[in-house]
This record gives sequence, structure tokens and C-alpha cells, in this order.
Amino acid sequence: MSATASADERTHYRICPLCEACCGLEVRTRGTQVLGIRGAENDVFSAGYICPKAVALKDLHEDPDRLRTPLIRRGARFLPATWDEAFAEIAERLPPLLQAHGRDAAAVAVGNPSAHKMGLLLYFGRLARALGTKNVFSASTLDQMPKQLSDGWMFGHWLSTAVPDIARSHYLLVIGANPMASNGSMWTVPDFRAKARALRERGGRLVVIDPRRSETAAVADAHHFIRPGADVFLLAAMVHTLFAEGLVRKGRLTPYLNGIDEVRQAVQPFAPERVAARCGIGAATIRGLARELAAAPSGAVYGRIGTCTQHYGTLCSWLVDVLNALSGRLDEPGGAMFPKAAAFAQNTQGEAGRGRGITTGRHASRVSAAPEVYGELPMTCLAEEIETPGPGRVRALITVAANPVLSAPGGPRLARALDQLEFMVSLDIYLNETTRHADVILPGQSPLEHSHYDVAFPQLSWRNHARFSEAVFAPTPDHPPEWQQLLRLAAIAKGLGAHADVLALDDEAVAGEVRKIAGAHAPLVMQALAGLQGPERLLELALRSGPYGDGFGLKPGGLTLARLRAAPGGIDLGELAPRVPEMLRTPSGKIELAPPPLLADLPRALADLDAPAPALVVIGRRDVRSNNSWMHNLPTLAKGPFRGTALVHPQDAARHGVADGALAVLSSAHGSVEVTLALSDSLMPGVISLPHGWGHDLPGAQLGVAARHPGANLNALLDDAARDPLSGNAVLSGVAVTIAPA
Ligand SMILES: Nc1nc2c(c(=O)[nH]1)N[C@H]1C(S)=C(S)[C@@H](COP(=O)(O)OP(=O)(O)OC[C@H]3O[C@@H](n4cnc5c(=O)[nH]c(N)nc54)[C@H](O)[C@@H]3O)O[C@H]1N2
Ligand SMILES: Nc1nc2c(c(=O)[nH]1)N[C@H]1C(S)=C(S)[C@@H](COP(=O)(O)OP(=O)(O)OC[C@H]3O[C@@H](n4cnc5c(=O)[nH]c(N)nc54)[C@H](O)[C@@H]3O)O[C@H]1N2
Ligand code: SF4
Ligand SMILES: [Mo]
Repeated sequence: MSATASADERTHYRICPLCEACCGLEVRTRGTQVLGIRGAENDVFSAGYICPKAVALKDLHEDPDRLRTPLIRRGARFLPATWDEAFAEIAERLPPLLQAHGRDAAAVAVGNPSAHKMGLLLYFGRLARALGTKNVFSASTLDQMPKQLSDGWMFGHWLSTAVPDIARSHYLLVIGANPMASNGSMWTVPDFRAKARALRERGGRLVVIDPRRSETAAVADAHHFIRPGADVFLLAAMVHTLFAEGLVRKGRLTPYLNGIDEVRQAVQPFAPERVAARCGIGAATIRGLARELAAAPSGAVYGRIGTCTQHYGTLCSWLVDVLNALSGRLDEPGGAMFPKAAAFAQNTQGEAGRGRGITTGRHASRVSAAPEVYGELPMTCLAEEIETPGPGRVRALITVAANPVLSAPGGPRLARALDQLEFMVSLDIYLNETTRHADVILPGQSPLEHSHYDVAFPQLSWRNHARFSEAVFAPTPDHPPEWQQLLRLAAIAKGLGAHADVLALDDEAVAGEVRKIAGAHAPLVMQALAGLQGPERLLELALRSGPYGDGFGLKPGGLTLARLRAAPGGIDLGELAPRVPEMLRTPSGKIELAPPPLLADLPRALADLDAPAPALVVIGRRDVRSNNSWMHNLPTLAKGPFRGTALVHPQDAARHGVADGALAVLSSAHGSVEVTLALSDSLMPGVISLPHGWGHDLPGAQLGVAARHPGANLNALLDDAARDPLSGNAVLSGVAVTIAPA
């Protein structure tokens, strides 16, 4: 909704699409110009908070390197093409490959920005299903798949994630997350700083476990270094302590907790004394952490990417929630609670309190036999699936908002593999490190050119709410929105050619969906949806049939898209409320504290407990002015000091003869990169920190600003064969390296 300021000056409200905090922005425009961007004070969820990236949306919108027309490769060059030419090229080249080699000959790789575009998130599945391939890859297996898997096993659905109810909490243990820089992840929590301050002001305590004294550690009451990758031992020892000291408190969840005795037995070998050396944390401290969690008036344990992107990612993710449950913190105010989203949440649909649970391993990757998880195979299997001859070899790839050449371990190997493909399409906004390998690039729209609703993040939010953003600018004429591009690709994959009536196909699909949801009332519902199309129609359906919806008239006053449209600052749906048992979708109708695959995986960790520590390991880092691999081309963010430096502890620097500000070579068993050093005692000795997403010096990319400060690709050092075997998630942390002067 827009209010008029002067004749052609307008104010728009837009959810920021750049990170998981989903802040509400106020965007002032004149004509087609962005005049300014600031935090929307009227936003019910973020109340005016923003970070420096929001302002860079203007740069993104105006970036001359951002693609506006499709590109087709002709020899070594990309030539601008019309949309018709681009889709004709795809229709000519993709279907024959599928016919000759089978459906698995095509792969799709979808990346992080798709979580921030409702058109991509709601329509990507159509493309994957139309392709009919098992080779579906996403950034999830570089990130949070371990959490989704443990959520699925414990609570019955992949997106039933408990988040800290920070607004009422008195204790927060943050493990492997740096929300002061990342602004939160798997936990949508704009302005973490203020919320953490409020927690402390009410007498609460913030404790951080991290191999680096991070920005979050700096605002905490206590920080403990941990040896990278040792979290599973810390967490198991904390659970051990709860049992050993009689601190287990089942409370209201007593009738819903399955498997307590199995957990007690399973953690038996992990006494604090046994794990202390491996963690680098004293046994008394470990006990103290368990005790203060148990003793606080309310509290939660929150583990994030540092606990996921390691060999025991799923075990860690599980143990975090075992701790929450056994300390009486799960589903309690001020503890770890389940948001109730207004739309699209599986844990608000179907029968309440019980469900089919989840299944994994319905198929496996061809080369490494990695099991399917949540319909996907590990991103780190993509290169080998392209390289390895034989039936089922990947010969064609479609990337959607993904840059795995920089964002996935083994990037250089993947780049070589991409050159072996017979055909590659990228739906992206840049000609970058990955898309330079494509045969056809289809540009996405600017985020200011389409409407938006966050499909996933309200399921992870610190407070229940619903917000809708209108498009700030009218879309460029003839530029199909990304959902229509996905539908057209899907139609081509199904053999319907480049000119199928994709809107009619979408009508059919929606009608089918409505018949499933509404049965005999389907005609009425379809009537109510008339006039809408694409993601907005799906949103209207989801909102009105959702837990706060108007039930298409059955519950007057309930949510509709029209009501959201009339509330530019969003609609507050209240603080988090207890949801067990209603949100459970496990077959037992209980919380499964001891899923058998997890118990079976613990001995793997135990066997590793006494493994010798490498002298030097590398971990990642995030900076508030950067985001993964694709915002380094925005001048507002690129200015100022270079943020891709490797941080090294002064002791390690002295030992290896490297100096502050110098160039050094960082090497692993898998590669080496040249980095600029900065000495920092914020690190645990023996740990080097290098951010990912850099390495913009590859030929053929068109990123003028980023190329001036390319940085080094951390993922060139990481091993694409290193995975958590349960979730398939990549190991991104704690990898052994050496360092030497350049
Ligand atoms: N070593 C190491 N590696 C990591 C991580 C780490 O911590 N350490 N983090 C991992 C994590 S958590 C993640 S999520 C992944 C992210 O990795 P990816 O999912 O590959 O995401 P990005 O690297 O951000 O690349 C995003 C791509 O989307 C394009 N894009 C941006 N906006 C749009 C749009 O609106 N439409 C379209 N069609 N395309 C768009 C960009 O041009 C870019 O090509 O990286 C992972 N890689
Ligand atoms: N500014 C900015 N914001 C972002 C992103 C970005 O690139 N830049 N990326 C977005 C994405 S895609 C995601 S997934 C989220 C991630 O959000 P977070 O999970 O908060 O990720 P990080 O900021 O990388 O914080 C991870 C922390 O884990 C620590 N760590 C590393 N290894 C270990 C370990 O073995 N054990 C423990 N306990 N800690 C460890 C690191 O030192 C780091 O401080 O951030 C999102 N927000
Ligand atoms: S924290 Fe920054 S990048 Fe993230 S949503 Fe808010 S304004 Fe956007
Ligand atoms: Mo991520």
C-alpha cells in the first residue's frame, strides 16, 4: 500500500528480502527512482529495525551488472536474447537429453535467495516434479538440513522448529550462531541486540559457545571457546548432567515424551570429564551450563549453523532439543517454542496432533549412495554426479538462485564439472561464478518489482505475525515473473514445448489443490480466488484456509489477503503460545526423544572422541555487510575495509611466521588459497576464521564491483566428500589447514 507524499513521491512498505530477519522497510520513491530506504516504524514485527544491507536494495535495483534480458551462449560469448529465443533454445536442447538418457540426466540446484521470493519458493517444486529427477540439490545441505531432519524425526515435520521465545526468556544458550552478524537463522528475530539486552535487563543471562569471541559473544554474559566440531560432546555431556544430577523436568510435556530412558542410556558414556579435553571446555563449566539452564526461571538452547555444518550435525541438532525438552524448556513461555504461521505451515494442516512423520532414503545418490533427505540429495554430490560416466549421469543442470561454485565445498572441482555438462540453464540475476557456465541465463526480477509474502520465515519467527508487501515498482513489461519462468521450464521438461499456456496449466493445478482442500466447497473457493493468479492466489488460499483465516467466510474477521493488503505494517498475531500436542505430526502423536537413527549414530561420535586434534583448523564467519556470495557487487556494502580477511590468533601467526596485514597461503588437503591476514585474539588458538562467498576473480563473470576486491574462496579448501551421513549436510567447519607466508 502506498501513501502519497508529494505529486510523484510515494512511500512503500516492503519486507527486506536479503536475510532471515525479514525486516519491514519503508521505501521512498519518485517515479522509477528509489529515493531512500529505512526501517518501517509501523512494522508490527520489526518496528523500524534494519541493518546496512537494507539500504543496498537500491544498489541492487540499479546495479548495471544485474541482468535484465536473457543471455544465450554462442561459443565463448553470451549474447542478449529475447524471452522467446531463450525458451526456444531450452525447448530445443533439454527434452532430447531427457529422452535419450532418462529423467535423472537433469539436475536442479536451488539456492538461498529462493527462500526470499515467494514466486520461487512456491513454484520451484513444480519444476522439480516436472523434471522427475532424483537429482534435486539445494543450499539446505550446505546449511540446515541436520536441523530439519532432527525436527522431522522428533516432531513429525521438517519445518517444526522450536525457536527461543526471547521476549520472555531468562536464559539463552547460543551455540554456533552469531545473530549479531547474521541477524538470526532458523530463527527470524530482527534486532537481536535489543532483544538480548532486554533479556539481560530482566535479569536473564546470555551465554555463547563459539570458537571465536563473536559479535554475539561480545554482548553476552559469558562466552566459552569450543573446539570446532566438538559440540556433540558438549551437548551430550549436558544431557548427561541433567540425568546425573536429577535435573530432568518433564512438566506439562510428560504425557508426550517418548524415549527418555533410551536417551539416558545413550548419553551414559559422555560424562563431562570424558569430553572436556575434546571440547576445550572444563567439566565444571559443562556441568554449570546444564545447571544454569535447568535453574533459570525460563530459558532455551539455540544451536545454529556452527552446530549443523559439521560431521555430527544431526546429532547436535537433536541434542539441542533434547536439552530443551528435558530441562522443561520446550513449548514453554520463555523457552523454545513453536511458532504458528498464518499460511503454508504443514504443522497447522491436516489432523492435529498426529501424522505420518517423515521418511528418508527413498532413493540414494548414484555415485556416493548418499540417502535422499526431504526430497533432496547433498549439494556436495553434484560434481561427482556430473563427472562420473554411466547410466543416470547428470548431463543437464538448471540452477535457480544458486552459486555453488563459490558456496559449496569443492567449488573449483564443481566449476570444472559444469563445463562437462551438455546443457545448463540458470535462473539468476547475475552473470557470476556459477552462471558463467550456463548455456542460457534467465534473469529474475528485481525484488522491488514483485509482491511478497514470507512463505517459510513466519514458521520460525520470534512472534506470530503476517505481512504482505506490494510490488514497489510496476514490473518491467515483458519480463516474466520468476514463477512463470519456472512454470515454462516445467512445461518444457514435460515435453509441452516453449509455448504452452502456462497460466492455464497453473489454473488446473490450483483447481486440483482446491478440490483436495475444500471438497464439495471447491467451486465456492475457486470463485473467491477469481481475479488472482500465481503466488498471490496460492497465498490467498493458504491464508484463508489457514489457522487464522476466515475459512472463506466461515470465520468472519479471519485473515484474508485483502486484510493483509490493508495493513501495510502487517498484522500481529500475538506472542508464541504452547502448541504441543496440536503441532505434532509423528505417527505416535508424541515427541520422539530417541529416534533410532540418531541413537545408532552416537557410537560414531563416541569413536571419534579421542581422535587427535589437528594443529590448525579453519572455520567460517559472517559480516553484517555481506551475504553469502552475491552482495559483493553492491557499492554501498563494498565500501570501507575489506571484509574477506582471514583472522589468525597472534600465537598461531608467530608460530607460522605470518604477519598482520600480510598475504599468506592457506592450504588444506583439498586446495590452497591466498588470503589477507588480520591478527585477532578473538579466536581460540589453533583456529583460523575465513568468511565464505568470496573468490570473485574467476574469468567470465560480470561483477564489476566485486571483482575489485575478489577475496579468496574458503570452499576451495573444503572437502566435498565430508558430510554428516544422516542429513547429507556438508562439513564446513573445523577443517585442518596449514598456513605459510605467501
Ligand atoms: N564454507 C562455507 N560455505 C557456505 C556457508 C558457510 O557458512 N561456510 N554457508 C552456506 C549457506 S548457509 C548457504 S544458505 C549457502 C548459500 O549458497 P547459495 O544458495 O548458492 O546462495 P548464494 O551464494 O547466496 O548465491 C545466490 C545466487 O542467487 C542469485 N540471486 C540473488 N537474488 C536472486 C533473485 O532474486 N532471483 C534469482 N533467480 N537469483 C537471485 C545470485 O546472483 C547468486 O547466484 O552457502 C553455503 N556455503
Ligand atoms: N550478514 C550476513 N547475514 C547472514 C548471512 C550472511 O552471509 N551474512 N547468511 C545467512 C544465512 S544463509 C544463514 S544460514 C545464516 C547463518 O546464521 P548463523 O548461524 O548465525 O551463522 P554465523 O554468523 O556464520 O555464525 C556461526 C557461528 O558459529 C561459529 N562456529 C564455527 N564452527 C563452530 C563449531 O564447530 N561449533 C560452534 N559452537 N560454533 C562454531 C562461528 O565462529 C560463528 O560465530 O546467516 C544468514 N544471515
Ligand atoms: S537484518 Fe538487514 S538484511 Fe536482514 S532483513 Fe533486516 S534489513 Fe534486511
Ligand atoms: Mo544459509
